[in-house]
Amino acid sequence: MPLVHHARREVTLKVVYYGAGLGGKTTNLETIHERTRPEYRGKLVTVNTEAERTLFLDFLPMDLGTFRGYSVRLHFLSVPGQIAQDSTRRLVLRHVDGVVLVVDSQVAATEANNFSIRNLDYNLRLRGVDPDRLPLVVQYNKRDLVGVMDLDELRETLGVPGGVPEIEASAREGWGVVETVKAIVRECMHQLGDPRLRPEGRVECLLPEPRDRFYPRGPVSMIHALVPEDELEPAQAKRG
Ligand SMILES: Nc1nc2c(ncn2[C@@H]2O[C@H](COP(=O)(O)OP(=O)(O)OP(=O)(O)O)[C@@H](O)[C@H]2O)c(=O)[nH]1
Ligand SMILES: [Mg+2]
Repeated sequence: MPLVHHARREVTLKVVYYGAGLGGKTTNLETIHERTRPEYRGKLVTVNTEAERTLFLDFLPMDLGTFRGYSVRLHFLSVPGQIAQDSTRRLVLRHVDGVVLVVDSQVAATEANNFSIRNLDYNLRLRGVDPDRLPLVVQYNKRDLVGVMDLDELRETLGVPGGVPEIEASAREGWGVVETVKAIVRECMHQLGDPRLRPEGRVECLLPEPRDRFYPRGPVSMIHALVPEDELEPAQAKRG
């Protein structure tokens, strides 16, 4: 939920980069940091393992300029994509205002992409947020690689609902990254509206009506590693 501070004339938005492990979330934040003038950006904090996998999160604060007399601050965070880091992902989603779903466009990443879509849905619900009303942008990353999935096929495999802004990108080469930022900020600001008319503190910034749901096709075996056992029991009992 965006934080509105009237005395300081300030709005803070929290945008979380979510998606499969090694999909390019950290690279997105590094590219944003590189391409922003120093006076607009804060320090990029990353907490990695030795193998450069995000262990906890990446954090990048930025100033966007002013909107209706209010300065807009952005907090970008990325979650660790590794399956085992689920409690950290839930923590990072606290008070989220918008999500960039970073999709790895390679065929071999299909199962990991599917997993991360379902995992995002599940973790937002645990946080009490309706995933179908949260501002969202889908970024198809790694489009610089040869042999990546055709865009229509990728969209259909992941069941991306209509109306969600989609951006093609190569976070490594640096294109599509700033466009993604603009798209998610537009989605969030559209729901926030005029900050002067909003109450002080955390305000709701959800779509008034839910969009269609994601409908990823394909294997989901990994989800069973995360769903608590008691939630799986009824299905198992039915089968038995
Ligand atoms: N070819 C190509 N490689 C990319 C792109 N984006 C990221 N990579 C590479 O993919 C690897 C993983 O990138 P990260 O940004 O660390 O991925 P991540 O999503 O943060 O991974 P976790 O922190 O483990 O969840 C690195 O070697 C990147 O250089 C891209 O657009 N194209
Ligand atoms: Mg990372």
